[in-house]
Amino acid sequence: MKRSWSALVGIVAGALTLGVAELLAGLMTRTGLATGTPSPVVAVGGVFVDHTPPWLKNFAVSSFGTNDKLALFVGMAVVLTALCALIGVLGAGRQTAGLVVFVVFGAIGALAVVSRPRSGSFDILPTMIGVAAGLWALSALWPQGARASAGTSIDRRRFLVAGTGVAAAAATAAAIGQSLGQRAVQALESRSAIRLPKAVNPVVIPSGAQLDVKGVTPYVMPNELFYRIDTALVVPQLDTAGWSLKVHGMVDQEVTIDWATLLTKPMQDALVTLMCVSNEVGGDLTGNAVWTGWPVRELLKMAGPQPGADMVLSTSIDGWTAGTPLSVLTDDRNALLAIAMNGEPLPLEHGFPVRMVVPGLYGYVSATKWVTELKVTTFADDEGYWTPRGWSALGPVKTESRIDVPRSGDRVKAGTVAVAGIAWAQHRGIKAVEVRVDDGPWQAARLAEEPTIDSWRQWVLPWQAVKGSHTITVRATDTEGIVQTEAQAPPAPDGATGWHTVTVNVD
Ligand SMILES: Nc1nc2c(c(=O)[nH]1)N[C@H]1C(S)=C(S)[C@@H](COP(=O)(O)O)O[C@H]1N2
Ligand SMILES: [Mo]
Repeated sequence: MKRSWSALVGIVAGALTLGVAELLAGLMTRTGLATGTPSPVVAVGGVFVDHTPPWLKNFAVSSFGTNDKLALFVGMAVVLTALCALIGVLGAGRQTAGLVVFVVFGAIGALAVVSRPRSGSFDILPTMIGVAAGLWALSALWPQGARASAGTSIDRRRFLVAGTGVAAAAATAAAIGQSLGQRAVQALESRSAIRLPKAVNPVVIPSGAQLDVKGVTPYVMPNELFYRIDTALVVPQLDTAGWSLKVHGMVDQEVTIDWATLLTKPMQDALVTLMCVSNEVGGDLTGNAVWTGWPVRELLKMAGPQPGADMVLSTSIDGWTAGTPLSVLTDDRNALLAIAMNGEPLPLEHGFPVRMVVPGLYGYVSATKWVTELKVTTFADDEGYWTPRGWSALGPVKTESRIDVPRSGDRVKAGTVAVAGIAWAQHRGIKAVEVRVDDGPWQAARLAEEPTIDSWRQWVLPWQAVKGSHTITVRATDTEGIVQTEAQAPPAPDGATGWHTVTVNVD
């Protein structure tokens, strides 16, 4: 049989397998029969994410940014299609070999499902039934494909129609499964039912925090524009009724708190700038928001951390972890179990219903979304998700700054041009920002108000721009006197450094 016909047989069988598996996975998620990740596609993707070597992860983030998940699924689709085509070609000559290879790939999918956090005994059913359907399709279609390649145009047409029909039905099944598996409806319903308690210290943002300069970052980042970074291929869809948080490990007594109890606690407002350690110099993986929540230290106090403990390992519903120094979670800073972001319940992508927000630390060691567990432990005994993947166990935010306007490559008119941007040194505070044009002297920028040392701070320098091409450089100094270093370092292992520069043309 011609190669292309055989390849088509493999692709149709693969599509049927995934269609059946996704449909069943969706059904099982919807009915609560599945506890982990019943979709083999999502499970394999999850295993892949967890084992991505640092260079590939950095490449993915720098080339696809926050679309890295979509890129992964597209990549998986390409690889799977190619594999199925190969199996189709192999099996056309040697059926048994083709079937065996198909089963092996099915088994890999099943293993991935079993290995995901919280997987239960039913979770592999969709994969197994899908593979069975695929095997049936292979053995039914190979003879048909052979007939099509040897036969008349009528045979070919019949085969094409049958194949396309199966593939279309499979795609529809997968789509239905996807939408069934979305428990977003329940999660969103429980989210809109929330009546947020008022904070005991409502934040009032002074008007002087936001500079009146076009193009500068909004002082408070609207939720829709707030950057999103996490390893979750499917956003965890918890509802408030199903959420609870357990404190255990080196504590005098284990404590579990549910949503209703959490809501009775005195809530704090805190302006905190979140920062991703993967942020490049000049990058935008950062955002500032008003978070509302209950201080983590209060919950820890109820559990009573034991002497010797120096770390809290927080875990999310999907098994991601962060290791945060116990001292940072028990001192007087507002490290929160946050339930609201800019006056709204947390958006699902930002950790609904409860996440951690810790001033002064990069997100990867502190900002656990969908948090369900706090283990009081030690750095010697435990490590967070990113530590064995080449990132530092400790992640204090570095003193940095960024030029927002003008942008690199902009053309501006000669005369007064506002050079403006943001600077940050969370929980230390920004003392000064200086700007340099070409090789000129450092000039002090005007600082906007900084209502808290836990947020970023805007700055502006009116520049007398003269004709030609110019390079503008910025550097910040924090209140401890640390001057932002010129030494360039990549994000790994503990945050990028270097001065941000832009080059502009003045007409
Ligand atoms: N559950 C979970 N929480 C997580 C992560 C994750 O992968 N899973 N990523 C962390 C990282 S690296 C960052 S920078 C922040 C980003 O928070 P945001 O998406 O709300 O901006 O979330 C943190 N919390
Ligand atoms: Mo991050």
